[in-house]
Amino acid sequence: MTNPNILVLATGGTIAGKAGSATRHDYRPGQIGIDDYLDQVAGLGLNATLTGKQIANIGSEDIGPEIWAKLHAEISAAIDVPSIDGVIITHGTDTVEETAFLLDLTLPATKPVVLVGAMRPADAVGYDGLRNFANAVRVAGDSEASGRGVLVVMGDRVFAARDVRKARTRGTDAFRGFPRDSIGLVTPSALDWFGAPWRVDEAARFAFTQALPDVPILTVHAGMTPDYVSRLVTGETRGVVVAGVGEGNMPDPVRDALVALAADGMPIVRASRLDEGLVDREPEDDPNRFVAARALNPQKARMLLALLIAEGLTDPSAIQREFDGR
Ligand code: DAS
Repeated sequence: MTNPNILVLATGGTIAGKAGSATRHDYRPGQIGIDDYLDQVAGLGLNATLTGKQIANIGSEDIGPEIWAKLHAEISAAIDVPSIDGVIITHGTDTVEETAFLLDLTLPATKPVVLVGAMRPADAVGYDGLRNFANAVRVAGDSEASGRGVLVVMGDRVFAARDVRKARTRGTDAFRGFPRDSIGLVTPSALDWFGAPWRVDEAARFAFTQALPDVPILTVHAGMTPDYVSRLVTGETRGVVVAGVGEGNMPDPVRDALVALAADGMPIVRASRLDEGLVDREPEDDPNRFVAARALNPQKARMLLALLIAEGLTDPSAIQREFDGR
């Protein structure tokens, strides 16, 4: 596309962070406003017209339903404006996979929506944010980016929201995808897609809601006792995602406590605390009324389960079909 019009929604994170020195490790995220950021970007001479809007300027550990609602409203409006070709969201890397997956599930796949961050603050030697941003502009301005759902651009790679996760605490190569790794390679001057778009002209799959039901994650460890379940589950809890050991396993007494909740109608999803891999159904899932998270990690399984419960779904077989299909 020649000179695409791209809306940039800024939320903060390390990409807008400052350390006050080129070599300090500690820094503050969300220090640079979007107007100043776009002034810096102007020096790169990118082939795009960028319009910035500040949504927040915070670390992504503080991003939640209120900011998701603002982002969803802004992007939905932008999708309806014919002159806007794509949207970029600058975001902290810690929770970018959750924001990306929530937006992926609740937005139509008709225009490119790209999240981007940085692993080093803006005044650090070797700042990766400007390159990641230039790459994001290339992706958001590419007509072939639509129909692939919400995308995350980090470290010269393009990931689909469903697959992407932050896999390392440090380093500019911190992101991985599962079951697909990156779905494209990008530099400021080139973009290569691996395969064709798969959601061409697709409508939003779920209604967005800011009032997501309470779905906590129970991270299992060796020696866990069932009282961890009763301490986690409150009167507000509508579902539980288990970050189990191995392929979604847990000690028998913990399983018994969760089976009792499932028997009372609370959806229980088994995911894994491991970095990647499938969690498939096992024979006991039927009598236990459990759901297997398949390829989704606990934080993404939590997002999908919350949306399903918000739509009134609590039957384990119906929930399993949704996990199988996402
Ligand atoms: N400060 C963290 C965050 O906002 C890390 C980052 O952006 O890379 O998520």
